[in-house]
Parts: sequence; C-alpha cells; structure tokens
Amino acid sequence: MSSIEEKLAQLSQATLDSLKAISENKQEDLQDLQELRVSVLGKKGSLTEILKGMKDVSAEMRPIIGKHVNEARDVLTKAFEETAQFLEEKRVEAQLAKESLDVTLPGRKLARGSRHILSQTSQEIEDMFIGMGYQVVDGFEVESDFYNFERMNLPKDHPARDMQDTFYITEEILMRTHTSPVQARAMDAHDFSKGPLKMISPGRVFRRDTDDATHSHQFHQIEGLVVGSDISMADLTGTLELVIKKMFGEERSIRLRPSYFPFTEPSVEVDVSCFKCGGQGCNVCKQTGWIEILGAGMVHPHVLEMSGIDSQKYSGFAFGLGQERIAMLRYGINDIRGFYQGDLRFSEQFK
Ligand code: FA5
Repeated sequence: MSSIEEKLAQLSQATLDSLKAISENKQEDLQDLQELRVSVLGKKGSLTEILKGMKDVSAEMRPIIGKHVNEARDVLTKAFEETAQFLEEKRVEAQLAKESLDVTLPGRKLARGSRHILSQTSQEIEDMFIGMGYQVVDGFEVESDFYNFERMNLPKDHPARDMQDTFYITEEILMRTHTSPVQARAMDAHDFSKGPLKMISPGRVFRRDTDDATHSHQFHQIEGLVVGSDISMADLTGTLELVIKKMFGEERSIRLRPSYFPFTEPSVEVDVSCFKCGGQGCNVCKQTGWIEILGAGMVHPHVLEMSGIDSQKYSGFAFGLGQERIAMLRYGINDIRGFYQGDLRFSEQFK
C-alpha cells in the first residue's frame, strides 16, 4: 500500500469514527459536523493535503490511486450527508417531545374585517342607481381649475368660488372641491346619438373648511347627472324621491327649496322629512321638521353648451350629495370625525 493510500485509509477511518461519535452524542446543533466537514473535505482540508502527495506517485500508479481517492471522497461525502440528516431528525424529535400539542384547546379567533361604513353607503347608493340604468364614472381628485370651476360656470372672478376655497397644487391645478367636474368630463365624452347620459360619480373632495362635528376639509360626495331629450324637473324629483325613500324609509317625503348653484338653473336644496320626529320638530331637525341632504337642479344651458351640447335639443338634471351626511343621518352618527379616525370601536358598529 502506498503512503497516500495509507493516509487515505487513516483519514477515512478517523472521519467515520468521528461521525459515529457525533451521531451517538446526538448533538442537536450541526456546528461540529460542519466544522469536521470543512476540515476533511474543504479546500484546505486533509483530503486536499493528501492529494498534494500525488506528484510523487509514478505515472502507472496515478490512475489507480486517483480512483481510490475519488472513492474515499464519495464515501465520506455520503457519510456526512447521512449524519446531517440523522441529526436533523433527532432535533425535530426532541423539539416535538418538548412541545405537547393539546388538540382540545380552542382555536385562535381571527378578527373579521368589514367595509368602512362610508364604502357601504356609497356601494348601496351605487347599486340603486345601477339598477336604474346609470353608469358609475370615476373622476380625478386632483383637478384643473378649468373643470372644477370654469366648466361649472364659475369663471375666475365669480364670488361663489369663495364658498369652495381649496388646496392648490399650482395656480391652475387644485384638489377638487366637489364631484361636479365629472359632469363636464362625462358630457364631453358621451355620444348623444346613442342615447341619454345617465351617470353617477362617487368620490373624495377637498375644501378649506374648518373641521367640526359636521364639517371636514376632506369628505365624500356622489354626483348624479342625466342629460337627454325632454328631461325635466319632474324626473329629478321622482328620481330623488325614490332613492331617498329607499335610503330612509317609505314613510319619508321630500321637499325642494329654491337655492343657487352657478351650474344649475333652477337650483334646489332637497330636504327629507325628519325621521326622528316625523315633521313635528326636534333637536335632530333643529325644530324645522326637515333635514337638508343634497343640492340639485336642472343643468345650466351654458354648462351644456360648453360641452358642445345643443341646449335647445337637450336638457338635464344634476345632484350632489354628501356621503357623510347621508350616513350620519341614517345611523345617528353625531360627529363626522368618527369616519376618519380609524377607531375600531366606531367601525365595528357597522359590520
Ligand atoms: C355642491 O358641492 C354641489 N356641487 C352639489 C350639486 C351638484 C348641486 C349638482 C347641484 C347639482 P354643496 O357645497 O352644498 O354643493 O355640497 C354638497 C353636500 O356636500 C352638502 O349637502 C353636504 O352634505 C356636503 N358637504 C359640504 N361641505 C362639507 C364639509 N365641509 N364636510 C362634510 N360634508 C360637506
């Protein structure tokens, strides 16, 4: 036996003995095994060291000894793998023995989420209008001054702009103050030869308002718009009455009061008969018997014309309601800030 083969046999035997010892100790961490592996099979390990002696082996013996070296490497590699697997199994067994599993323990309760009450309100209103053949249109929260104001009949010097001051990005780009600009965008895009335009558009709006129990600088509206031939105030009244009765109950009635919006003519505020007192007067309706819920009117002919619509041929109605206002009235919520604070004690009441 050459000296290389002797060294190889010694190394193999010593390594296998060490592996056996590691296995018998059933050491839980694999650190020792890893260290032994590097010291034997690693780049600077004992096996490499033995191989350095190959340069002194005669040419005819080299293939034979080379074959033995490869065989020894394979045997050792396999032995390391088996020992590692054995130790891992022992580790898992030991862990399982430590942890007892009580299958009779009650499971962990998963918290069930739900949609925010404003999303629920918006969804419910959307469903009602979809049922009446309306399409739901998205608008831009960051809007141009042009669409937010000018296309709504509020030129730069119009005094009614003061009631809707907002956050400006640039002089011409702003956070929209109402969902009404979607009216102009929808009219621009609609092909009236294919039939009337019937749309609603829910979304977030922004105003420079002081936050209090009923006002927020960010809130949600739903815009509604119908434009076609022979659309009249009776269509507006009938539509709103239907929706309001569905939202607040069959026994509710509505009242239209003259109002002013630059983009509708005539304009109205729509009130619903108080659901708490039924019209007698109470603290909810401030003793009037009525609660204001939205603004509406017939689309101003100039607003139609700005979209290239012949106001002699077509007419339309529009309305804009505050989603928070509707939800507050329906559920008796007395502070608008509850919608935005993310307090689960508030949100969980509306699952
Ligand atoms: C408008 O914004 C009109 N664009 C609505 C409209 C559309 C009229 C189409 C005619 C035709 P107004 O400023 O009144 O109108 O706002 C509508 C609703 O938004 C109000 O009735 C109220 O419910 C809600 N609202 C207004 N300001 C706030 C605020 N700061 N916080 C919470 N809700 C508000």
